[in-house]
Amino acid sequence: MQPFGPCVGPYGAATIPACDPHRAGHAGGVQVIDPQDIADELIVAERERKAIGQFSEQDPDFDLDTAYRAQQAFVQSKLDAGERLVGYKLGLTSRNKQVAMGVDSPLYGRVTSGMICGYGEPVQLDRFIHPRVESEIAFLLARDVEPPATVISVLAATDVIFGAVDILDSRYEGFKFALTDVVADNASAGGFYLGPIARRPDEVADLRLIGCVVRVSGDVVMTAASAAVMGHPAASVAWLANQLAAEGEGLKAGQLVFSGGVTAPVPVETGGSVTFEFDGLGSIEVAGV
Ligand code: 0L1
Ligand code: MG
Repeated sequence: MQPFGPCVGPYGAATIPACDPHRAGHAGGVQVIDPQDIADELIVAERERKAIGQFSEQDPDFDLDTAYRAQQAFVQSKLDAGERLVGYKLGLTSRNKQVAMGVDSPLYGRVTSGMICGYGEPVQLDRFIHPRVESEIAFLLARDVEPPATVISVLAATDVIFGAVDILDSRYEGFKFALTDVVADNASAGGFYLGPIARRPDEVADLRLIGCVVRVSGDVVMTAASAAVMGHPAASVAWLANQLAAEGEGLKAGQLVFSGGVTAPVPVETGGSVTFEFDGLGSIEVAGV
């Protein structure tokens, strides 16, 4: 089952709820940092494939609330161009990434229709600045996930899961950013692949134990189990559902959630290929052209 079939292309415009980028960034009526200005720079960086410096280094008032509003504005530009919101991605879900960033919770970004790549299609490297790929478990929801969400309620609301690949493409120079920068940059979202096999959660003995083997040009470079994602990939989806509910949004039936990196990101290069073999969920080959 591949509900978001071959690559890209507009599916009709949409609007992100509560997107009012000019509401934040004002202190006592004086504007200190404008989320729309941040979004505009990110839009240009992505369009021209030219990495930029970190906002957090330029402005000490750049906070998480402003960063999420900038993300909304960044993503809204894609919706205004005709893309459709298909779901969300989680980031910083592994202990390793959280320690590296000095944080103790994940973050989220939004996934639009133009980011979905067709299974088996090579990755067009000239669409990106410096892409890296990592394995994930994706959840396709059959029902809304109501707060307070738990691993159990997420699994009950899930139609099927897939092995998946997240193409990360930071719009910042050298992939260097603070938490606020990467939130504004839509969690480095670049593109996504879904694997060839969909399984209902009750068809999988234990989601935490789904293994992934990563090969670069045939050689095994990494192995991991899905428990790397917050102990259970459904735990990160539950975190997201609760976070969105607190912000007046919600996880809805039909949405797709990329639950966070199982393995660490690896660069994808012209002529190279990275293959992800998931236990029971098939393989995804990402060939760079
Ligand atoms: O998918 C992710 O983990 C994104 C958040 C961290 C940003 C990155 O590694 O580019
Ligand atoms: Mg990821």
